[in-house]
Amino acid sequence: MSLLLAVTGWDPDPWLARLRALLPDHPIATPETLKDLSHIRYALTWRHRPGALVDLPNLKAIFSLGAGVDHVLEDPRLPDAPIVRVIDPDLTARMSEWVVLQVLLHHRQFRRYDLQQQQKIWAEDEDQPAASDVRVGLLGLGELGRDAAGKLKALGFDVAGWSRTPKSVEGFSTYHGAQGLDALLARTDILVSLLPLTPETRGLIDAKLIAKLPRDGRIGPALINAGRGGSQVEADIVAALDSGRLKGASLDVFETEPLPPSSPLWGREDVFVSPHNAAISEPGAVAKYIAGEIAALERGTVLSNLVERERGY
Ligand code: NDP
Ligand code: OXD
Repeated sequence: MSLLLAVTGWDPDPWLARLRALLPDHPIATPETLKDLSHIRYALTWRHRPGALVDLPNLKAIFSLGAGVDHVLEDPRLPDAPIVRVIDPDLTARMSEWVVLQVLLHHRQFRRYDLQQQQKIWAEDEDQPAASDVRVGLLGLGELGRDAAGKLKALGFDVAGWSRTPKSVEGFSTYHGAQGLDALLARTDILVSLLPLTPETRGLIDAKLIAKLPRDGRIGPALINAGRGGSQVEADIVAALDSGRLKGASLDVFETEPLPPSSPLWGREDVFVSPHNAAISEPGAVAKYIAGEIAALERGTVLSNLVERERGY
């Protein structure tokens, strides 16, 4: 029984080391070393080369090495095996750290004071609102959205969230569907997207959506996106920042990654850019999770955290 580790853009060595230690009975191949296709039972992927998983007659499951699976589903020759994604406390905690950090950067006007420090200016905003007067709206109330929402709520923010299907989460308002989106936007100063990339969410964060954010709060509107860059229209974000329609943004994901040097987002004082590392898949934590799932599967237990191909996440 063996594993195929098919990754691009990531160094495979830390993964191979962790997986070999955790699964000593499972020889591990990479697309470069793979000889006998019939030995592969499990494929582990991060942005595998399209077609790299075909012709594996004994494939039992495909594991995404991340929480998102758009990189898996975009392969037109993806085999018909169950797809498992990462749900792991380490990854979830990392994402909430990033989201809380970004919300606080906007809420406490970090860039303003940073620039003032550079110019030795001593000036404060006497109208700095309390967290309870700042409305945070989360797009996506899944594993990551719910955790971030709870932590923002604990800091006192006025939190609400939006999902595809109705949700009831203690402590804050929830909205769903198209009408729910308008209602969420109408009460949001800081919008945080933790949406997966699907046909429905592609290009969602555009000029029309940004125009629905109110301008009656002291902070915002600000946009924070760590879901996927395909959900945002960067030209619209830049135009909204230029016109003042949007006061600031924090972006961890981009339409094209790495973000090209020519992108106007790099040079803006009103934008925080991070290199798609809001929540890295830490090889130790994720390999342990996958080894546990494989062990469970081999004991005859049904796989958890399965992706629904039709809905795209
Ligand atoms: P989940 O699948 O647990 O949650 C997804 C949420 O999005 C759900 O609440 C879902 O609604 C909602 N959703 C999906 N489609 C729609 C839609 N059309 N309209 C409204 N809501 C929708 O995913 P996770 O929380 O685990 O992860 C979210 C995403 O975060 C990943 O897919 C990935 O793209 C991104 N990510 C980014 C990382 C980074 O470092 N930048 C790291 C890890 C993940 P419902 O509850 O009704 O199903
Ligand atoms: C993920 C990511 O999907 O890192 O886990 O983007």
